Order: sequence, then C-alpha cells, then structure tokens
Amino acid sequence: MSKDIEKEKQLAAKEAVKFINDYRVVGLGTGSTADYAIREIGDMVKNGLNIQAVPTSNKTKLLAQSFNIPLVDINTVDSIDITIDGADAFTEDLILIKGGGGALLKEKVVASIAKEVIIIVDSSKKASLAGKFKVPVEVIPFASRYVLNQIHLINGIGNIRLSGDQPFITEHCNFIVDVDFGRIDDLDFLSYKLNSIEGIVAHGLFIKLASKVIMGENDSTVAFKVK
Ligand code: A5P
Repeated sequence: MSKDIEKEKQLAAKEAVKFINDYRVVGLGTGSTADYAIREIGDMVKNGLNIQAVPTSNKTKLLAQSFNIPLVDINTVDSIDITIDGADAFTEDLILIKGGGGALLKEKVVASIAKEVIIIVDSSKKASLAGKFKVPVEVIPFASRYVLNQIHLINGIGNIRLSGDQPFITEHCNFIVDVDFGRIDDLDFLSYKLNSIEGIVAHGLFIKLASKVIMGENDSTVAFKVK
C-alpha cells in the first residue's frame, strides 16, 4: 500500500492541537506539517479558542494572520506554554534534525522557551541512524569561510545552501550551511562543538528539546515520548 504522506501530516497535526488549551501562549512552527496545525488552530480560534501565538517565521506569521489567530511579540512573554512544529528527521530518543526550511533559529528559540514541544511528522521522518542526515547550520555571512574551515576540522563537509545560483538568505540575513558529517555517533558532542564555533548562530540538531513526537502512520498516529 502506498503511503499518503499529506494525510499522515494532517493526522499528526489534528492529534497535536488537542493539547492546546484556552489562555495559552502557543508557538507556531514552520513547514508543510506545521501549516496543517495552523489551519486546525485557525478553526479552533474561529470556534472560540482564546490563545496568543508566537510564529517562528514570516511565512507562518502570514498564514496565522490569514486565520485571525491572535499573535503576540515573543519579547512580551516570559514563557511559551506549548509549541507545535515539524522536523526533517527524528530518532526514537527524540533527537531532531530541523532547518530544511531555513527557519531553525526562531524555531530553536521558541522550542527552548516552550514548556512543551510537540513535533509532528509523517512516517518518512523516522530515522534509525541520525547520522545519515545533513545538519543545517545558520551562519553569519561574514564568518562563512571560517565556519566552513572549522566544520572541516570536525570532519564535516559543508555547503552553503543556494537559492538558484545565489546563497539562500534567512530571515535574519544569514546563510545556511548544510553539513554532511557522515555517520554521527555522538550527537551531544557534535552539538557542543558546533555551538563553540564563532559565527554559527544556531544549528539544526535539536537535542533534549522535544517533549513528544506525534507521527502519522497510514490511518492513525503513533506518539514517541521522553523515556
Ligand atoms: C523549517 O526550518 C524546518 O525545521 C521544518 O520544521 C522542517 O523542514 C519540516 O518541514 P515539513 O513539515 O515541510 O517537512
């Protein structure tokens, strides 16, 4: 049976929004799966749900506004109750790779502030070996050559992401470097090393941030929680 990936994304989104309650500050993720959740939240707001939302990208902000979801400036709140976001890959111990859409910086800030981080994915995102994925890294353009050299020293091959024949530019006017580390055995150490390189603003390894991953699989959902 061929999988209906869009249906799986939608099922995961429908399940995740059940965790949103009234009077909460809600983070809104970025990407095609998060978009399904935003649509659901839009319906809930229409039916009386009273929340304030923090979008993780301009694209998400516009979508939320189109559904009249009330937005709040992140710097006016001390915490976010729950955020719902997608991922490019996840492992069963809830390590995520994010940044395929280039919105990882705000996504990581929101996930760090949020008390509950629910990740919604289709079944193609489940990874048995985290190491086979490229890790997106947001880099200030001024430091890009230095960062590529430093990444090389820790056995990564980095390429500046392109949009056409020009570098892809993030909302924060930075580059994304997609890094192939081959097989990664110690993700914690890699995260630490990347955080130590000046010029890297954020990287797409999300470790100990997700509270739960809800994966759509065929006609139902499976939840993976912190053990
Ligand atoms: C955005 O920068 C990413 O972190 C997304 O969350 C990720 O790419 C998932 O996107 P999809 O839901 O479109 O697969």
